[in-house]
Amino acid sequence: FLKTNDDLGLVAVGFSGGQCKAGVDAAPMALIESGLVDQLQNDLAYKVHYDNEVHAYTSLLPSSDPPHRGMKNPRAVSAVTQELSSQVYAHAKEGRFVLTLGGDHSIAIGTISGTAKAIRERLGRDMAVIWVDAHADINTPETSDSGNIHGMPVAFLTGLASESAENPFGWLKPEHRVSVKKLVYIGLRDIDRGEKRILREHGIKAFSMHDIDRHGIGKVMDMALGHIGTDTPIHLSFDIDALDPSFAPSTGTAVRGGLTLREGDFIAECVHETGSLVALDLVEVNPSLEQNGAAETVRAGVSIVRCALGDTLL
Ligand code: EXY
Ligand code: MN
Ligand code: MN
Ligand code: MN
Repeated sequence: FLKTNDDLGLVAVGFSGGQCKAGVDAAPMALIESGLVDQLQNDLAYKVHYDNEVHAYTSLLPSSDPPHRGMKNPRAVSAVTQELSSQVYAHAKEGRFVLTLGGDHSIAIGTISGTAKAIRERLGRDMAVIWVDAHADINTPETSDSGNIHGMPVAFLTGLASESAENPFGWLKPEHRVSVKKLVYIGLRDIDRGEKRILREHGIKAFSMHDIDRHGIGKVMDMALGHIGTDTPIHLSFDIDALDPSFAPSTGTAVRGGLTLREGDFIAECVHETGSLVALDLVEVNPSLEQNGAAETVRAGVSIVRCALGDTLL
């Protein structure tokens, strides 16, 4: 019911302002140079709509951007994600699958708000979000110790954090938001104290690495997709740091004890199989952090994208 065509909108986002390490803005080019677009077109037969640009949104970046409620680069992140939201919305409104290559995870404020709005208008449905990550990224400005907005996107997208002035983040309106009830985490292992309280208080569905060890990834995916229910459009936001650093070392906030490459691919395959996937983000690949490991991390990212888009083994 969701898939109207094999059209895919690709948005390349060269933005790193949600955290403090340079280099994550180079990921889209690294992924594309390794042949991703070509594979989507030729191996997986998508009709790719891509403007051939890695967006850096330089004209939107303010000359002065002092902290606000402890957030670093608040106006830059707000302006960039607002513009990205319209780009993603425009693709999703046409019934295209939307693939966004980040960039740090703050860009999900733009991608998820854009698809949530388009799916409401096009299908009259609320969308679910599967967030695959070592981290919950659900800090409010007040619970965050770092002030890095890539640790806060879920708080803004669910309305747990909000602002009234347009910039920063007042542009996020109810039609952009997703319910905490339709949010599922997979791969968690580094959660801040304030985040744990938020997850508990709102009864948010979360499968940690402990749950994956206990039940296996197959059972965890059954439970995760069971929580969402059938016929619900799904936006998959995949942070490469969900994978163990032995498979994906080139990322800004690596945490040991993560998913194997196959577990990551399996998650993407299972979400694809639902037939309900409407959008995918791949974020936090930082090609500059490892001298030898970057190629491996890029390859892991390409593999996740291919699996989510229907690449089958047989
Ligand atoms: N929870 C920590 C913070 O808020 O700063 C670390 C967040 C890392 C976020 C990465 C993107 O997933
Ligand atoms: Mn993240
Ligand atoms: Mn993360
Ligand atoms: Mn932490």
